[in-house]
This record gives sequence, C-alpha cells and structure tokens, in this order.
Amino acid sequence: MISKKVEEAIVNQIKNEEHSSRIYMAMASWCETKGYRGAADFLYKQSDEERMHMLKFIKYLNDRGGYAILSALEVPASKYKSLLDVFKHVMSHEEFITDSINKLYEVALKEKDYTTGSFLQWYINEQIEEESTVHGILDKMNLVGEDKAGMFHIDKELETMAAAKVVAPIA
Ligand code: OFO
Repeated sequence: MISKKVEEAIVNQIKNEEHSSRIYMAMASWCETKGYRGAADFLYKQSDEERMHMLKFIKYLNDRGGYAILSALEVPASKYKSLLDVFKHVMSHEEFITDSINKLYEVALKEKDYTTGSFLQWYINEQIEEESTVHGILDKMNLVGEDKAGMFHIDKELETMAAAKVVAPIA
C-alpha cells in the first residue's frame, strides 16, 4: 500500500502532467493560427505525450492501492510574442517539471518507497531527453534570430521531428 504522502505527491504530479498537456495544446493552437505548421504538429504531439505521462501516473497510483484523482487546472496562456517566445516557455515549463519530478522522488525516498523511486526513474530519463530536445531547438532559433527564412526552416524541421515522434501508449 502506498503512503498518503506519496499518494498526495503523485496526485500533484498528475495535475502537473495534465497541465503540461493543456499548455502545449494551447501553444500548438497559437502556432497553427500563425502559420507555424511544423511547430504546431510538434506541440500537438508533445501534448499527447504529456497526456500519456499523466495516464502512466494514474495507472501506477491506482495499481498500488492509491486513488488517482484529478485537480482543477489553470487556464493556459493564449498569447505569445513569437515562436521563440513559445519555445522559451516550453523550456521553462520543462525545467519546472524536472524540478517537480525530483521533489516527488525525494518524497518517495523519505517514505522509503523504493518501488515508486524506481518507477520515477523513467520520468527522470524522459526529462533529460525532453530538456535536451528543447535546448537544441532554442539554440537554432537563437542562431537565426529575426531571419524569417531561418525560422521557416526550423518550422520545417519541427514538422519532420513531429512526424518521427511516436507517442507510445502506456504499457
Ligand atoms: Fe516533460 O513533462 Fe511529462 O513528465
């Protein structure tokens, strides 16, 4: 049986993952209306991925004898200054998620819940990968600066990245 503290911390993380899914969906919608088709595809896929992250936590918590409940969420932002601004927000959000996963890991270890600790390893690795992908995108955007042709190419690249991204259903 999972402890109350770990259960509460996972419920909080479920909220964070669901919020991630919604903010990426909102960003995708902004990109789509501004003509950034590739970025929109990329962020819609990212939104699906975050939903899978949420679902993985829900199933895990219920399997361990806890109860995964959903929480009220903030309304995601709907205005961005530029595509660079969108991805800066993605970066800071992913940093926030990494921090929240680390805090959850600390709670699990304090409660001597090593099963949850080992379950969280998957999320820890996923965050390393996601942060590095977004870093790569931001580096390229900073390189092209205000150059519209450069941004167009990055958008094409995002389209290719989105097409290659497989959102695996949870096991
Ligand atoms: Fe990258 O956010 Fe989910 O875990």
